[in-house]
Amino acid sequence: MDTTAQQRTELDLELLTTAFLSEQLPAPAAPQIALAGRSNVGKSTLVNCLAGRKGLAKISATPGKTRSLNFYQSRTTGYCLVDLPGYGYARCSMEEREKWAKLIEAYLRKTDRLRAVAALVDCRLPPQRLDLELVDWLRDRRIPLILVLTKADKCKQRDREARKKEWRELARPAFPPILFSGKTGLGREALCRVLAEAAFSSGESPPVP
Ligand SMILES: Nc1nc2c(ncn2[C@@H]2O[C@H](COP(=O)(O)OP(=O)(O)O)[C@@H](O)[C@H]2O)c(=O)[nH]1
Ligand SMILES: [Mg+2]
Repeated sequence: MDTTAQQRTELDLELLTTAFLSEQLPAPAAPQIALAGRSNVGKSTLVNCLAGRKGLAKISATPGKTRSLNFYQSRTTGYCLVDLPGYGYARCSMEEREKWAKLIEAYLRKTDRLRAVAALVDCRLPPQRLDLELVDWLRDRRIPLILVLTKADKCKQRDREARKKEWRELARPAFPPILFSGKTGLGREALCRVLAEAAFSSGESPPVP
């Protein structure tokens, strides 16, 4: 079995830093993959699932709670996952939304090591306007897209395959869409493989084990 850093699925994530303001953004030291998606789509659950630890990222039943960028460094694979604030939470003010947008744009301006954005979309829903806007926005900036269809455990096999096909045709992502469940672990290994492939796709070497 291949046991290079890219193949590892135990990410051993640790929270490196949290930024609420652009001044708090860290200088990028490792290749980064950002996680984006609407509030409540399952980003924190995905981080915890990849980390194999329940309490690393806070899971909230109330959407719109995360208003910071959280940087998680993987000690085993050498890349960093950046949890972006959830977008499209209806009950927040324009002013707050603008603050989020500014922080995300500041991050994108500052980082030169962003390798891909994993866009999380709810497997149960047809493609939503805000998700499609994100996909277009990434395409305009030539940022490789990884599509993750979350909460797949709540979908029938037939429906989730249909949704996967729909997204593949709609977004033409750089990698095949991944059906994922933080509850059952479905898609975890496939996602780890794709994350490593994306993180080290530009010739950057993974750390020596
Ligand atoms: N059944 C199921 N529930 C999930 C899954 N992922 C997240 N959830 C639930 O969805 C809600 C929001 O999850 P969270 O990870 O906090 O979403 P975030 O706002 O995107 O970080 C919580 O109640 C989670 O328990 C999943 O894969 N399966
Ligand atoms: Mg969250």
